[in-house]
Amino acid sequence: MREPRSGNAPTNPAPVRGARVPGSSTAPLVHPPHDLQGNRVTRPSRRWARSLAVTAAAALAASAISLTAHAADEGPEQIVNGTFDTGSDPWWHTQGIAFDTTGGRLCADIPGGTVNPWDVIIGQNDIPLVKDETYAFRFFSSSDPAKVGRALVQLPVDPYTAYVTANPELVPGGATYSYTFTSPVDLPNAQVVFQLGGSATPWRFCMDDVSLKGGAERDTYKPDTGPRVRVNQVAYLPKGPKNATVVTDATTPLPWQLKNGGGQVVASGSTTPRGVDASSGQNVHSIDFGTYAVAGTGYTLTADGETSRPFDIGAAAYERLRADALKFYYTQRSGIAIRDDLRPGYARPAGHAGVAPNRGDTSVPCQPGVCDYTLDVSGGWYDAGDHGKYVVNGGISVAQLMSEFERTKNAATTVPLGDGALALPESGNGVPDILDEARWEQEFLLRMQVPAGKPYAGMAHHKIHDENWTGLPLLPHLDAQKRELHPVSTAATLNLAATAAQAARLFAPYDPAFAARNLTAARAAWAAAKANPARLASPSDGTGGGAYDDADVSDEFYWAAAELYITTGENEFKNYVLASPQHTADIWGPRGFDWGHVAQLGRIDLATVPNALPGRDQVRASVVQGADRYLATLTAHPYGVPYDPPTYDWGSNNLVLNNMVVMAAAYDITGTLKYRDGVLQGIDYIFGRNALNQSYVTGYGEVASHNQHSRWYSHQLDPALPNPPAGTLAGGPNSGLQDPLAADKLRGCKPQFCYIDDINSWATNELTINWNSPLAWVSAFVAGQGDGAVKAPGACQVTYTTHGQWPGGFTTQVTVKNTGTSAIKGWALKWSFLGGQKVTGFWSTDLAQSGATVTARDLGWNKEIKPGRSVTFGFNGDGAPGANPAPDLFTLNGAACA
Ligand code: 9MR
Repeated sequence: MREPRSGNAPTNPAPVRGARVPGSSTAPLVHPPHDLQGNRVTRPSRRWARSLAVTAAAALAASAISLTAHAADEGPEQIVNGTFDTGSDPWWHTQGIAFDTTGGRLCADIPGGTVNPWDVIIGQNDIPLVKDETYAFRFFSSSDPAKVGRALVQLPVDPYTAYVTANPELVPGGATYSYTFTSPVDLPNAQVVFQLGGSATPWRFCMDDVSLKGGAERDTYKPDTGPRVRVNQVAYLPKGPKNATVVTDATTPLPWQLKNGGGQVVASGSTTPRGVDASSGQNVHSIDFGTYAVAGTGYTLTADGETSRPFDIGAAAYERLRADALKFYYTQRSGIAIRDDLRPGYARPAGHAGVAPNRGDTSVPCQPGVCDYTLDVSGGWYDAGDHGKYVVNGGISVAQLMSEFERTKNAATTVPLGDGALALPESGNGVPDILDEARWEQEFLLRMQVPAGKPYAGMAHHKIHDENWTGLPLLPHLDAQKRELHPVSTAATLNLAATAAQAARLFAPYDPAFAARNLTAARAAWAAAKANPARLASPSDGTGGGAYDDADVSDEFYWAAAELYITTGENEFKNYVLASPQHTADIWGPRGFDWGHVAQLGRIDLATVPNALPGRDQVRASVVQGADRYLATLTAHPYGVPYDPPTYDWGSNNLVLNNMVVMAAAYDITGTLKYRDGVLQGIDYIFGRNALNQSYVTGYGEVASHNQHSRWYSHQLDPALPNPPAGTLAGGPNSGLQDPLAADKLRGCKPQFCYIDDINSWATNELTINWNSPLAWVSAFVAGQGDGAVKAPGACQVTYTTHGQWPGGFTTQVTVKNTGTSAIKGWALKWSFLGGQKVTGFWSTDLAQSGATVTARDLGWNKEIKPGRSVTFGFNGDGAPGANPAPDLFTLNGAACA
């Protein structure tokens, strides 16, 4: 678990390629300026205090509180995040120092032995200056020991003309310094820089309350939100719920009309006023048109004189989406060439495959002093729009893919995707494609484990990425940065333990050797984590890649123990699960779960994957309680969102989707329709029933995100490159606005408006492997609902009793009871094994096994089961890896037994 959730240090700037450091052509940038190409700089819209313009030349008055300064002081603030309350972005620094914002100030240890002031710089870019306007430049600063600093507002490129140059005499206790100047130029992208180099000896610099006031109000960005009637622009299931939202000033019900593709009115009714929605600041009404169930395309909803964007009523879109959301992973792959025949328009050479100019990932050293070996950590998926590979984030992603597959074995409403469904290089190998894709990442996670004989053997390195942040665009094979392994962490090690334990059971029917390798790795990781329970990733290790720091790993321990228990059934893991505070804690918070909050993964699997845990009924009930929470949130929300915190988090769309995963699990557990309908309503938000009136999934919906932050889907920056493939989820509204573009354009936004579909907004508009994983999971769930009609449960009850179990073998008796009122004439009973069990002999049935799926059929003489009567058959099996629980799901002649 990782606290706090919002406002954590942002880590992912998008630097300009070939940017020069002011005053020096050599000093490399660590948090350098972001790409100007994609940053549409607009002229200031309103001039402020025009009458204050005094001189055309830059005038400077140190500590002057003149009339002019006083007036400038009341002007608009041009500095973004001068208070450092939520981290350091968008401030950047040159290499060799690190930011420390603990305590709400920005501090840095400045090394000695540099020559020029510009050898060490802290700065901020893209500050608009208006010619002849007077500005008040002010900051608090301290130094230890005392030093003379240099602060400038200047041109960001050669000749770096300074409009104000201050030389404050800094002291250990700190002081506030004030200056005024009048800008001689109109400039959209001035820099504020603190030049701190030139000292023979090291010293510490701190600053706070950096302010540049005056000039024009910054341009206000107004998103084009289209018609005020907001719908799911993709599709509603014909027999599912159908809801929409209308933005209106009206406070009494309004009439609405539903029109089909031919423009005919097919349904009508009145809206329900819902008042002001806090997440958008809008007064809204909702529309419920759920009783209309005719499939078709091009429907629209009209209310209050506005007509919605078009939408379908049908299931086809979700059939496509569940494949597209998974196909996303192939083009995120590292270490393999992407084939054009499999992904037309997306071919590219293999990235980081040990071929120049790449400098990895086949033999990657550690950061200096961290280890004395190199590892082959090739393969895996790139995390997001960057080229980093992070074990904690890879962990939840691969777990959700494996769980999507595992759900097809245990839940009643699924339509499995088979071998070939995802057009992968491995298609046709007899293994479901979703497992092939998951394996690509799992193999990488295994490579991140410290080899035997080395310090921390069995633990996993937290991450591997570039030494420094790179710019956009940059195809993976062109990345020339040095790659480095970062220290091991307990969180990464437990992610490896959890996913390897899950892989051990799921791959057993397909590749027993790979399954066994995973189980060995999982056990070694578990033991290593127990021996090193608090090796935490550093929050300041965010140069060149994300920090993914996490101060509380009790949830990672719980998740790993749960997966190890489900797979092995062993007491050590059972006892750990039962004793963990995470087992009974209320983990269903309003913000949902994610890479840093993973107890939910363990709890949901214990509830939905067969196992013999004592008290499993309470575990199942607790998931249902979580679902009740999210359902209540959704029901109260005028936009129908199962997520409603006062501020939206980084990657909010994935939290919304993970809250839907909880509701879906509750449906799988209980069969109670309201939970399923909660999921079906939740997706409406993702696909356009939202304040911005847009879908967050590329290629789905009339207006959809397509400029997600990515170094290789950089179409917005280079028209020769593609946009992200269809089925790519954008992170979504993020109140933190950690990137400069969002900070500039969206400041003051209500939560739902804190989003912009621009490649430079890495805080609101990135794509990641752990955000597409709940999208894939949820879209598979939705596709499993077909047209939304609810299938009656089968009139059957199965008793499955394993009478004897010995190392490597077991014998089981199955009784099928007809609980209905008419006779069953001929039966086929299906269930799945998890863990590689294989039937070796059977009696009173004709039994066939394919992979994990077993089908037992009648033998003719026992084909009839009269109402209230039963048939019994039995079988012997072997190959159980340990746990061999009774399956949760039996289907008789295609219908799940109650
Ligand atoms: O998704 C991560 C989010 O939860 C964190 O708050 C944020 C800041 O640490 O980092 C996000 O992850 C980014 C990672 O650090 C680097 N790759 C891109 C990820 C998505 O933006």
